[in-house]
Amino acid sequence: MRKTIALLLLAALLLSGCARQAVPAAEEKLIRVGFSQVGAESDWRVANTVSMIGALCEENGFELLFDNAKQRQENQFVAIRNFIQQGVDYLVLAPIAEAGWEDVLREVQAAGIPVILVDRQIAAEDRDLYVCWVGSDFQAEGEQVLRWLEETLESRGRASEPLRILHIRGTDGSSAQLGRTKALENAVRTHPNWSVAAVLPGEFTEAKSYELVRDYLREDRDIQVIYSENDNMSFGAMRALDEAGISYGPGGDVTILSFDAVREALQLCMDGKIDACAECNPLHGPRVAALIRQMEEGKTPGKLNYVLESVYDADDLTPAFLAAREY
Ligand code: GZL
Repeated sequence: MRKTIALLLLAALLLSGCARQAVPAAEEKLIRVGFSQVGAESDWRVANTVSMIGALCEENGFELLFDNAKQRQENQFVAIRNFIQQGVDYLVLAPIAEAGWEDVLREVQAAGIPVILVDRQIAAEDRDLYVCWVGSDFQAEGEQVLRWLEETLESRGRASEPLRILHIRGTDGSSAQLGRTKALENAVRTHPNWSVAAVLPGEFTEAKSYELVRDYLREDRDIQVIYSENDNMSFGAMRALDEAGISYGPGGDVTILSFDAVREALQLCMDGKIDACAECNPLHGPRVAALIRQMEEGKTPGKLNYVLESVYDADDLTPAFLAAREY
């Protein structure tokens, strides 16, 4: 349901217009941008697409060529080669995973097309394959929400209790998964009473997470924390917990830590279902448009451009706060 609403928003945006920025002179040539997007696997991803399409629109001086790779890297390779053939001025890439980009980005480089990475990063040795990147510090997101867990357990006198953590992992090899997982691995190493009960490859989708958690709970119900690397996987896990009759949230048996902090998750947090949400801001459209504008003016943007993010729990949330959120 949630993603349906977001997709309807996206359709409305495509039909209506864009998030207006500086209005370029009418005679100015449109800047042609090819954007290879990961997919539409989560509420976060749809909000990111809405933001990108809203900023890179004709009223703002752009002609956007958009491709949804449906979570398959080979589809991104095809889209990128098509963008080269279509003679785009810029390539914007949200890489599904960090590995495997050298060859296709060398073709882009040979065509003289500047590359901007958005959201996730690539693992290429050659940093000249892209001009700049804008996105989140995923390991810091994990460290923040685990610090919240540590402080909360301390405040409840539970700091030394054994803690079995069910880790629901995002798309393997993606920057978001690598960073958030590293934060958990480091935290478990420094807390002798914490352990990872199991790692479930949820691929950032609600459906996959629901299936995996449902099957897992049939074998083992002794978990105290779910560390879910995005909100949609948390929603799937909550459905499985409900079916298994296991309570969760601040007053429940299982503490749920979730990433993205989309509005639906913040509502569940305010309702006492999710314990803490680590924000991951998807609104990169205006940021990417500004980076392109800088390059159009002959300036070289900073290589890595991080966005600042928070962790929210019920104490931080009000209906007015949620209403003011863009996603
Ligand atoms: C994070 C992004 C992740 C989100 C998921 O920047 O790459 O991918 O956390 C999305 O919701 O699918």
